[in-house]
Amino acid sequence: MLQTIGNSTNNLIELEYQYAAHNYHPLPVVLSRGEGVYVWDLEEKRYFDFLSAYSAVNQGHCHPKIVNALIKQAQTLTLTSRAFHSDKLGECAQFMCKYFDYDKVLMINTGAEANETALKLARKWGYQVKGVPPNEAVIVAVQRNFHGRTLAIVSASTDAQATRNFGPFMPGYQIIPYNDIEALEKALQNPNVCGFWVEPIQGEAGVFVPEDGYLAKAQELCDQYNVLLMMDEVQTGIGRTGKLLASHHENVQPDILILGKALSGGVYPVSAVLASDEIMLTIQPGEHGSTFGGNPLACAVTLAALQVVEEEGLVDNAARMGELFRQRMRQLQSKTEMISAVRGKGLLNAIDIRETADGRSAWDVCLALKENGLLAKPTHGDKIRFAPPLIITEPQLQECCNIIEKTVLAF
Ligand code: IF1
Repeated sequence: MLQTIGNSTNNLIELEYQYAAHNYHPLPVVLSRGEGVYVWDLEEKRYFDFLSAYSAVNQGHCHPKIVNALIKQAQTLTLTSRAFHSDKLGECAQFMCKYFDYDKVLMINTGAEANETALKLARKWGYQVKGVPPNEAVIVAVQRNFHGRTLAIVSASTDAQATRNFGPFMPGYQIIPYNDIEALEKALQNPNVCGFWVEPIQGEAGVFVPEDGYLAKAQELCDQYNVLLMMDEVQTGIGRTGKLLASHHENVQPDILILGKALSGGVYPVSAVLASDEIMLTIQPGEHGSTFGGNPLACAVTLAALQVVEEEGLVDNAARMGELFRQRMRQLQSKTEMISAVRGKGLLNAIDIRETADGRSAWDVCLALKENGLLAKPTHGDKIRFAPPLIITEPQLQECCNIIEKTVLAF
């Protein structure tokens, strides 16, 4: 029911439609409060959040430790720009380098900017270290990639929705199939290749998990052909897949690590690129930057957000709850024609929905889930991604599986 006293839900949806760009098609729900695994709409109806803002609120909505760090720093010093030092960047950079085991970190704001930074680092390293001839650097990317929405990034996209009428595109990419080691080995033989740019699990494409060993083999081939492995863990990082990084499922240490989203617990836009000195120091003063990159507020929030991951054992919880979730979804799959596949790792999962005879789709399932108190959103039409905050307890997870089961079986 969208009618409310004073009709504020409809008014706000109308207002957004009238004055905000139409670059999204949201589910018809207006949220006004979030806490932990829950969000509430204007009618004070409570929902389980099974999208987690696309995996940015792994620590749960409005985590007190992170919010308090934000408030405290916001009342002290928010932004100096990097024209001057602040008392927060050094501490935060040290923590991140130790935590993820890299020499240096470049902090920036969004996942897209972190990927752009990685592209620039790989090219710089290609020319200055590998010796690729000027303007000949090639970066290998994979089909169905998603790394953000900037023109340099969508220049590598194979998704018509991401590229239609946005040309001309940036050259310097070679696109190969995902999860195809032969294609990768062939591509890396080109001496001008400086980087292999990939997600350890393809999130937006619909949670595609590559075969075991793919990431480790990719790392081996990159080492063999002197190519940088650039791992985009913006969505799969920070515990989401049941390891601190999805790369850790195969003991892979990417040459360039790209983080975002839950790095700040969804409280403030923070992203980062981590690499060795050999790679990171190819960029010298004046060659890259961003007004807000590494600001004191971002650093304070990041320190708190990462401490929460550690202190609350979110990585192991994601692994255990994820196993439980896929078990329940596979049981459900055996009871209905509607689910054609269950995929995922940790608490990054997805199901494929077969359209019903009367044309009802994943979107309709998500509308019904909303009515039953659980928020999720389809991706690429027939896939529903399920990604609750990593703080979810077993009773809460079982309750959510009951909601999903009840909803799907009612179709
Ligand atoms: C949208 C989903 C999409 C990402 C990976 C970089 C970025 C993202 C692996 C860019 C961002 C967000 C963006 C948002 C929807 C969501 C998303 F996969 F998470 F569901 F689009 F694919 N690398 N993903 O997933 O980070 O610049 O947004 O901070 O653009 O529709 P950002």
